[in-house]
Amino acid sequence: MALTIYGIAFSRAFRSLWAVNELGLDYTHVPTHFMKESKQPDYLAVNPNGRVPAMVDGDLVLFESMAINLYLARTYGAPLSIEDAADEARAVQWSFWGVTELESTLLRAMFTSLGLFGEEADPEKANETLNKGCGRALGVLDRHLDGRDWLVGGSFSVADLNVAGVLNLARTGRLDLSRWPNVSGWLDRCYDRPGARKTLEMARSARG
Ligand SMILES: N[C@@H](CCC(=O)N[C@@H](CS)C(=O)NCC(=O)O)C(=O)O
Repeated sequence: MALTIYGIAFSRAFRSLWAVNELGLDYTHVPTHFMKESKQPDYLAVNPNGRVPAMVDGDLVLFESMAINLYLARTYGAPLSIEDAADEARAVQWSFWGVTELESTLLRAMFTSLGLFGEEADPEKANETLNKGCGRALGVLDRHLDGRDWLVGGSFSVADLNVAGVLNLARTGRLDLSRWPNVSGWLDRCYDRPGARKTLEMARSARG
């Protein structure tokens, strides 16, 4: 099968759609919703976890947004790929770091900020959750970005896309990142890219 990305754009599928848009690839997008559609037998045959995103490229079927993006970078090259093996390992490090150190707190804070899933919208409480749950990690990222434009090597890569993709939850939730100015500046640089803008537009129009 030709390269196919499953998952509606306003979900973690955003990350893999951003990757294929950044790479300028021809791909099929199947906008599977993460509620009922992802639990249908035809989708479960692709991703038995019933979650999005998933990717099919020829004989390869993958789930997990970070893994999909690392594969796309290695397979399809610039601007996401990383030549140096040590830097590629650093991209894997930052990708794991994003999903283990940031993601669950960011999700909770986004729900609180926007009043989703039965919560009352409370931006102040959301930012408290952010500071408490992610303060240490965001401090680490902020110090890493001091004097650097990009996470790994000298240019934008899959490392930036994966971590900035996780931090899209903070942007969507309008969380206050001003305590971490290097992180804020770097996120702006990442989201200013045409690939990111195109994917944000896909997410906007899918929300309706
Ligand atoms: N670790 C997975 C998480 C995927 C995930 O949980 N996606 C959500 C949508 S944002 C989903 O499909 N939820 C449906 C469910 O949990 O049943 C990844 O990064 O790809």
